[in-house]
Amino acid sequence: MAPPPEHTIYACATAPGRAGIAVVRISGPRAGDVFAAFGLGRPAARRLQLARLRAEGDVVDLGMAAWFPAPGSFTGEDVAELHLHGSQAVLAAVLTVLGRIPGFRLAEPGEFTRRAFENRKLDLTEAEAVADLVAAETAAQRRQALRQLAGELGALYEGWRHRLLQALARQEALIDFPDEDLPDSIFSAVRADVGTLIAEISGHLADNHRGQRVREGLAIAILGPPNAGKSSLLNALARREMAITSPIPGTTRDVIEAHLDLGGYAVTVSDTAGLRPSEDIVEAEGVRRAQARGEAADLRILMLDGSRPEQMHPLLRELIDPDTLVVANKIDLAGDPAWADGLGAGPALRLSLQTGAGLEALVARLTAEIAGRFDTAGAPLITRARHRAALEECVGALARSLEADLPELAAEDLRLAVRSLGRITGRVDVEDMLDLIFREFCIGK
Ligand SMILES: Nc1nc2c(ncn2[C@@H]2O[C@H](COP(=O)(O)OP(=O)(O)OP(=O)(O)O)[C@@H](O)[C@H]2O)c(=O)[nH]1
Ligand SMILES: [Mg+2]
Repeated sequence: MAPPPEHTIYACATAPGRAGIAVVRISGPRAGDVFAAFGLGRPAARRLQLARLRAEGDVVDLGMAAWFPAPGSFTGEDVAELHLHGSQAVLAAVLTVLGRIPGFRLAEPGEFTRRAFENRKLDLTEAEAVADLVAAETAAQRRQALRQLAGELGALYEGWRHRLLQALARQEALIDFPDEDLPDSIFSAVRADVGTLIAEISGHLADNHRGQRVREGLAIAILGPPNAGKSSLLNALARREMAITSPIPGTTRDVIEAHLDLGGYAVTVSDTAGLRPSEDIVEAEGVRRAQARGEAADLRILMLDGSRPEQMHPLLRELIDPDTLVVANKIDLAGDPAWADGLGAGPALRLSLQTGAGLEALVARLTAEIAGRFDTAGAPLITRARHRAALEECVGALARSLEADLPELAAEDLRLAVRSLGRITGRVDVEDMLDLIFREFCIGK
C-alpha cells in the first residue's frame, strides 16, 4: 500500500467554459477542511446538501456540497465535492480560496485516478477504462470502456495470474523438496496447467485486434480509378464538403480523412488519389499513398464508375480481397454496371451519388461488415498495445518454461510470465502472493 499522501488535491472535474454546473473535486487527508473554508458545515456522508459558499464576507455561489469519507470514495481518500454554477468568475473565486487552504494544491492530470489505483480502488485496466470512457465518442467505445471499467478484463488477467502462481508454487516445491516424495503427478500437472494457459492466452491474443480497433477507430479506405466518385462518397458519408470534387480525373492527390460514427463504431474513412500509372511525380506520390492507405485499412471500398468498364486495370484488380467492397457508382448514367459484379465476393453495390440512390444501402452494408468483423459482445478484448505486449511476453516465457532443462530455469520463466500478467493490472506483488499460496500448498501436502 502506498504511504498516505501529504497533499490534499483539488481540481475542476468538469470541462472548462460556460456551463450550468461545474464540479470541483477535493481529495486527500484534509479534504474535510474545505467546508469550514467556505463557512459551511460538513454535509452528511454521501448526501448532496445545499450550500451557500462564503469567502471573506462575500457570497461566492449558491451551490451544493457533498462529502465522501474514506474509504468509500472514488480515490479511497476523504473526498469533498462542490457543485457550482459553471461560470469562470465562480470557479476563479472558489479555486483561489482552495489554493489558500494549508496542505491543498491543484491536482496534476490523472492524479485522482492515480490515487484510486494506489488505494486499490481500481486496477490499471480499470483506470485505463476511466480514460477510455471519458474519451468515448461512439456506442461501441462506450460499451467496451464500461465493461473494462466493471473489471472484466482485469478479472480475466487476475484469474490467469492466480493459476500461474499456483503452477509456480508447485514448480518451486519440486526444487525445494527434491528428496521428499512429491508425487510425479505434480510435475505433469504443472506442465498441463502451463499448456492450458498458453492455449487460453494465445486464443485471447488472436482477436484480430478487435478491441484496439474499436477503441482507436476502424480504418476504411476509399480506393479506385480517377473520377469514379471517391471524394464525392467521402463528402456524402461525412455530410459535408471535405474533399474537392471535379470532373477532372486526378483531382485528389493527398489522403483526406473523415472521422465518423458508423452504426455506433468509430471509423476513419480515407479518400485517396485515383489509382493509375502516372508520370507526374505529385500524382505518382498520391497513388503510392493511396496504396499504402489501402493496405493498412481494415476495410476497402473499391469505387468504380459503373458506366465505364474499360477503366478496370491490374492496379485495381490487385486491391480486391475479402475485405474489399466493390461499388459501381454513377448508375444514373447510361451503361449497365453488371460487368463489375464478378470482381468481388458478391455482386457490386449499385450507387449514384448524383441522385443518392443506393447510399443508404451502402451505409447499411458498411455497418454490417464492421459489426461482423469487430463484434465485441463475447469475452472481453485486449484494448491496448500495452496489454498485447505483456501477454505476448507472458506466452513466450510460458513456452520457454516447458522447454527448460532444469526445474530452476522453468521456475524463473514462470516467474517472468506471472510478472508480465501482473504488469497489465498493476498487481506486481509476486512474492507476497507466492508466499501465501506456497504456504497453503505446503500445508495441503
Ligand atoms: N453522374 C454522376 N456523376 C457523379 C456521381 N458521383 C460523382 N460524380 C461526378 O464525378 C466527378 C468526379 O467525382 P469525384 O468525387 O471528384 O471523383 P474522384 O474519384 O474523387 O476523382 P479523383 O480525385 O480524380 O480520383 C465529379 O464531377 C462528380 O460530381 C454520380 O453518381 N453520377
Ligand atoms: Mg477525389
